[in-house]
Parts: sequence; structure tokens; C-alpha cells
Amino acid sequence: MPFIPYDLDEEQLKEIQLKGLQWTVRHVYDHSLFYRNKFDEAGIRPEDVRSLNDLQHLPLVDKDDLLQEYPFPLRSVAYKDIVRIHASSGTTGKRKVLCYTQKDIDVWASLFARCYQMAGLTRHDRVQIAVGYGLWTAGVGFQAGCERFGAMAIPLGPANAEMHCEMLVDMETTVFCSTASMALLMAEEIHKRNLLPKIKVKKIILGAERHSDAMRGRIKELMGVEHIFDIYGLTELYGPGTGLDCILHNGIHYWADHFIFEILDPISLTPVTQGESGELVVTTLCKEGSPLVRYRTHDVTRIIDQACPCGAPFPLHDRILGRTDDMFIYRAVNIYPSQIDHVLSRVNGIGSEFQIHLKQRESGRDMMVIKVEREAGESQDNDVHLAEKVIAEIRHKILVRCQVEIVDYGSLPRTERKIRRVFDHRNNNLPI
Ligand code: DLL
Repeated sequence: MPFIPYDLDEEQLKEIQLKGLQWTVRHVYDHSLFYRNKFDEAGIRPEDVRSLNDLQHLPLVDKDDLLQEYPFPLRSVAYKDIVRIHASSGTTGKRKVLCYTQKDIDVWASLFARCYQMAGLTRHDRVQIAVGYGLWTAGVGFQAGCERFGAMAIPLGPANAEMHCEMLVDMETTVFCSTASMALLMAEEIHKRNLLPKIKVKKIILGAERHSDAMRGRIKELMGVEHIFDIYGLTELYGPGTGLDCILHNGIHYWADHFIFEILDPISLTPVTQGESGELVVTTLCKEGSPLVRYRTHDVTRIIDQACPCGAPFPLHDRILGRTDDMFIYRAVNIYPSQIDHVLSRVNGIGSEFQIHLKQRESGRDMMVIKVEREAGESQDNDVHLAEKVIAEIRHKILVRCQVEIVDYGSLPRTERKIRRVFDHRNNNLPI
């Protein structure tokens, strides 16, 4: 199957990146007032970009720029050449709207087809798509990629559990695609209905939100699948499908012939030491409608500096570890939800689902309450001991005191979209 160019070598990749960077900078300078102003302010002209090293001199673009330029931020083509728009799934403020030319749509479908190839699908696979369609890039991204790849798309969208179960059985679905939250919801539903002997799902492709090892473990166990693949992407970068882990699961291979990924320290905005984690900053190499030059994703990851034995010529980045803007401050300590997740994942007897509630006592002192589910089948008798264990681990690993409430398995909300973990009730400071 021709989607992944296995014969590409490092030198060729660099050449493609330089050409793509030069094309992009020229394209946006000539066609977008926003970019032209930004480059002029920085004293940079397109012909100044002579090597890949010159990328670091280009100004950064942030999500505020997109909001200010609403409704067509970064637009670098005439309106008549825009064939579609998508918008981010954000819940507050103005949406981030991005525009696509026909070429953008085609490139995106081909890149997505690579993801299916990377996951080892064949044209005999039947792909049930359980992510939302519409303004969000998810549904149409999974579907166009599936059609380009040549497998059978079963386009349900989030639908309801009943319908998903029915189609999983009747269509003999082999691959299930969803958010991590939805995959958990479905895995529990299949278990509850005792459907495992009737379904043929071998692979799950999930993304759109960070998820823990505990959550993956639970999904894998309940759905009896061989592989869970992590797919990354964001609306600004076409949508889902910027890369996927291969069956060796060493990290996410990203399409470095279409994007340049930099990892910067989110405070100093300078490159981190090779292999360190930091904020992912992306530049597109052939995107026409809304190209990105050094766009701050606010997602935290690291580049994994090793060749993967699978033979794919594309570099690896780690799973998304969190977002720089997810961080909250509790009793003067900076905490990412992923740190809490990490601690919880290693305590026996609790499930994968949790919520963090930040409150303020009358004394003005902050309080953090972690609600976490007891593992399925565990008795309540052990709750006090479990809570003490979690409190001690949080104190030991994150150096803060908290309260812990152990709640029934299945009592915290499940969602088919992205799940919310942090509820900040301090000064009516909702939500994170
Ligand atoms: O969530 C695109 C997508 C849909 C990706 C379905 C994968 C599957 P947005 O709504 O623009 O687009 O949100 C993008 O979601 O910046 C990350 O913070 C988060 N995200 C996406 N994929 C992952 C992942 C879609 N695999 C934002 N792991 C990104 C962790 C992810 N976080």
C-alpha cells in the first residue's frame, strides 16, 4: 500500500522540510496580512529563510492570534478557493475556525490513510467511527482517511451505546475509532451486555484527549482487543491524523514530510534539550488555506530520539503528557492533571476514572478533593485504607496534602466527547 513512503531517508526528509518551509513562508507572506505584519515586525523577509535553522528566528503564533482574527484566522487563499471550514471543539469564547482548500482536504485524507496503514489495517477491515461529525474535524477526518485507504467505513458518530453495540455485532466491525472516554464507555457497555463473544473488534484507534495507562488497560481488558493506537491531531493541523503509534507502540510516528515539530520550554520559549519534554510548536509544509508557522499547540510532549524497528522513516514523539494551560496552582505548587493521573494509575484497587475538585475553605486556605472510583468488583470495606493510600502517594510524589473520596465504580460521568477532570470552585473560577 503506497501511503507510507518507506524508502524516504533522513536527507530527503530534510530537503522536503526546507523546501516546504520556504514555500510556506513565501505563501503566507504574500497572501496573509496577519503573517506579513508579524514577519515585518520581526524584520524577516521570506528570502531570509535559507536553512532549517532559520526557523527559530520566525515569530511564534498563538491561539489568541486565531481568536483575534476571527472568523477566518491565518487565511492565506482567496475565499473562492476555500472549499470547507472546520472549528475547534472549544467550549468557551469564540471558536478557532480554520479553512481548507481542496488540496488541503486531499492531503489530509492521504495522511490519515497513512495512519490506518501504520495500524496494520487492510482493505478487509471494517472501521466503526464513533467520533462526532460536523464542525469538529474528527468524524469526517476518520471517514475520509478510511475511504482513501480503502477499508469499509461505518460512520455512526457518537450515537448511543445501543446503536454502537448493534452495529459492532451486525457489521462485524474490526476497528473501533473514538475518544478515549468513549472507548471506555463502550468497553464497559460491551462487558455489561456480555457481548464480547459476539464482536470481532481487534483494534481501537483513540485520541482527542490525554488518557492514562490505567484507562488503556481497562479498555483493552474489557474489549479484548490486540492493539490500542493513539492518534494525535488538532483542528489547526488539518484535524486528527498527524501521526499514530505503530504496532510496536514506541511512540507516535508523525509525518515529518508535512510538518516540522519543535519542542520549546513553555516559559523561555527556547528549544529544550534533545529528548526533554516541553511545548509542541508546529509548522506546516504544504497547507494552503490556513498554514501554520511556529504555532504553539500548548500540548506537552517530547521527541523520542531513536529509530523505531518497524522501519517507518518518520520520527517519534511521546504520547501527549498534558497541556500547558491545564496546569493549576494549589497551595503554591504547579500541578498538571496528568501528575495526579500518574499517581492514581499506580495504586491498586482504584479504577481509571477520577475528578479533581479545588475549593476554598472559609479560612481562605485551598483544598483539593480527589474523587476516584473504586475498581470494579472491589468491596467498600477497603475504602478508608484506599483513600489513605492515595493521600500518602500524592503527598509523597506531588508534595501536597489533599482529601480523597472513593466512589462507586461507574458513578463518575462517562462521555463520548472529551472528559473534564478538573473543577476549580475557588473564586467561582470554573472551568479549567
Ligand atoms: O481533538 C482532533 C482529534 C480528533 C484528534 C479525534 C484525535 C482524534 P481539537 O478539537 O482541535 O482536535 O483538539 C485538539 O486535543 O491540542 C490536544 O490537546 C488534544 N488531543 C488530540 N489528540 C490527542 C491525543 C481534535 N491523542 C487538542 N492525546 C490537542 C492527547 C490529544 N491529547
